[in-house]
Amino acid sequence: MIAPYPPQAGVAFRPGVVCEFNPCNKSINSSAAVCQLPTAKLPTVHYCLLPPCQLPTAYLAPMNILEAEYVISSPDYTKCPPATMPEYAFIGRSNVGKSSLINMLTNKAKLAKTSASPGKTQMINHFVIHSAPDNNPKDFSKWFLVDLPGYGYAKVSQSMRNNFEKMIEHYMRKRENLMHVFVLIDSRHGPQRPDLDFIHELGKWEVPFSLVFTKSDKETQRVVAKNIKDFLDAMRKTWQFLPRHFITSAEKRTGREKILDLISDMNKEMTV
Ligand SMILES: Nc1nc2c(ncn2[C@@H]2O[C@H](COP(=O)(O)OP(=O)(O)OP(=O)(O)O)[C@@H](O)[C@H]2O)c(=O)[nH]1
Ligand SMILES: [Mg+2]
Repeated sequence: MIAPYPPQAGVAFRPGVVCEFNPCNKSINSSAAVCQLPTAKLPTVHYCLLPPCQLPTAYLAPMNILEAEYVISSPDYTKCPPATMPEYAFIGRSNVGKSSLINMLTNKAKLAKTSASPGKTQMINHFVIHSAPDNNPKDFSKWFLVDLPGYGYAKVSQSMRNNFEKMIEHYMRKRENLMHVFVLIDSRHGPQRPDLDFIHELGKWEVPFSLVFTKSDKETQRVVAKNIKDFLDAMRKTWQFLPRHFITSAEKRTGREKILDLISDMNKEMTV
């Protein structure tokens, strides 16, 4: 399987995916090999790193969301819609801002239900998105965006928590069109065990992911930067390479373009 062009620095693909496209004929330096698994278990994931200035401009056009519609809420992965399009899931602790981020990305304030009280999202919620590069509306793609329930929510019964956890694990491991998972972390806090544990599980399951540090408007830049550094330092204890990370605010609408760029690049994997 060939990874998409252009490859993205800091993005790992499923194990075994190798980027063979190197338009600048630069040798692919072994330090560019990236994996997201704990050091004990290294997969064969490689890609070449190219600075953005060397990418053709067509690839740099921002993604435009043409349509975003709710499809279905499913109690488990077997009830999800047919796996006919690339899929991107958003997960994180309860109340971290998953639904708000999805609304910000899609430019639809009420697409995913948000709430000030944790535990609002309880199913696997599918949305279908039509998007196209800003400079070429005819080159559109269709993909699924998925809002998941939060993990580690203390105020539900243990059996309900176990059910959520099983539902999430099965979805992550078995959903065949799942391209990438965005793990949301609250940027107001230092590293939290449930987030590190969940990320460790993702590594074991060999699911590619990025980190999204949310609610960055709620703290000063200095605090946010320190919390992110501490989180990445905590990951370094067990991970050889760190995943890509984004900093967002649904309130101030920051971080949107970079996340959509990544999705756009991964969508191309399905068309090359
Ligand atoms: N200031 C600020 N508030 C945010 C931001 N993102 C989310 N919120 C608020 O945080 C609360 C939770 O947001 P949701 O998007 O519902 O969080 P969630 O992760 O989907 O929550 P569950 O579905 O319950 O797990 C809401 O009151 C949002 O308005 C942000 O970037 N900045
Ligand atoms: Mg939610």
